Amino acid sequence: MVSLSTDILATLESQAIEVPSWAYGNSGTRFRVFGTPGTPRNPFEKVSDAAQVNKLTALAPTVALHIPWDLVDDFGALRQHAEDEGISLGTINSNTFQEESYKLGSLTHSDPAIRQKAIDHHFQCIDIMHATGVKDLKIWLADGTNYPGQGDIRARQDRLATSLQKIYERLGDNHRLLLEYKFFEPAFYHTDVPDWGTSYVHTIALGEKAKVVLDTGHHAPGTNIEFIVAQLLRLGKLGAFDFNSRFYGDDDLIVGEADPYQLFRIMYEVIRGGALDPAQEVAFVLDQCHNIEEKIPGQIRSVINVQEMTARALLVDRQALRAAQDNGDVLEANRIFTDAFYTDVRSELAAWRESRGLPADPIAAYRASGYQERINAERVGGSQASWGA
Ligand code: PSV
Ligand code: MN
Repeated sequence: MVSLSTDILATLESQAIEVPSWAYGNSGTRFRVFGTPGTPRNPFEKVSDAAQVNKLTALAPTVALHIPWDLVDDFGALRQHAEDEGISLGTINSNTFQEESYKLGSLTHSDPAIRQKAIDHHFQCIDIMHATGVKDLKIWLADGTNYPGQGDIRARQDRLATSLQKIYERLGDNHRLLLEYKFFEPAFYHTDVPDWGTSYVHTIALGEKAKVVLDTGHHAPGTNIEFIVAQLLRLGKLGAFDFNSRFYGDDDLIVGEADPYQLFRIMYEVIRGGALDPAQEVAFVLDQCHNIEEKIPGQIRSVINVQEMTARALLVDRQALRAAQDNGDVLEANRIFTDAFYTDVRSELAAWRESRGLPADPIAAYRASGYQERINAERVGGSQASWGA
């Protein structure tokens, strides 16, 4: 047994990981989107599924929405439904990547009418934030070009800055604007917000309420993501994570599966930067799709993976590490770091879960709960939610 200290357990108890509504819908690749029995047909059913993750883990108290995928007539009713299920609505994600008019860009488009349409969409998202009591607006743009010369890179930056300014001015007092970067896809030559530097430049220009979103799948292979985490925390500009894991591109696989050590290193920098403290307001959100595996158990696995790597990162003896670093003891510093990474905390976390009235094995408990059988039987007819609808 490792013996996680009471301090570590207290920190873990306050950990919160937001789940994405779109993880419960069908998803796939450009080759095939697979249907699954029990898939939600509307945002209310997505919220019910998200609530199962929290019921069994006490780790996922909020669910992120994507607009227009999660548009409903009555957001007050959706908010109430979430509360009845024991969770709350989380980040509002805008979407300017699925309409014909946005083919050549949205907030950066050369046509002022299309730019205004994209800005108006964000105003609609802000109205939804007022109706739901949500504080974060997350913007990810598909804007970019496929061929050199296709667009004026510099003019697009200027238009982006102006469009973002208009959205920023519309935010409520307690709202935040979170700007996500991604180095490519769907644009292949240049992307208008390709990296943390560009996101940082725009959010700094906007002001205090604007922060950067770091999606772990949005970097070139080999990028040292934990360095970016350290830097953004140092600058006070890390607003949120989109967690997932990748082997090749933006794979959106289960966080911590492609490279557990990378997740450990990221969580170490989070801890080092004090960002597990809710007062720092760094949001930990999953941005994943479960194309071939069961969706609700896939989400349970994801939040548990984050919890396990957080626990291991909390085990780093920071005082000893600091001493080894200051003494220039390369091998000892590395040993202290990797010793924590190699510590298996699974059985201790399972026992701790049980001591709090939670199932030791949340996936087994989900399977035994009968919930999946019930939704398989009930959710017949209608059209299943799908990535992009
Ligand atoms: C873009 O690839 C992205 O990471 C953004 O966060 C979108 O909102 C999300 O994926 C949709 O799955
Ligand atoms: Mn993302």
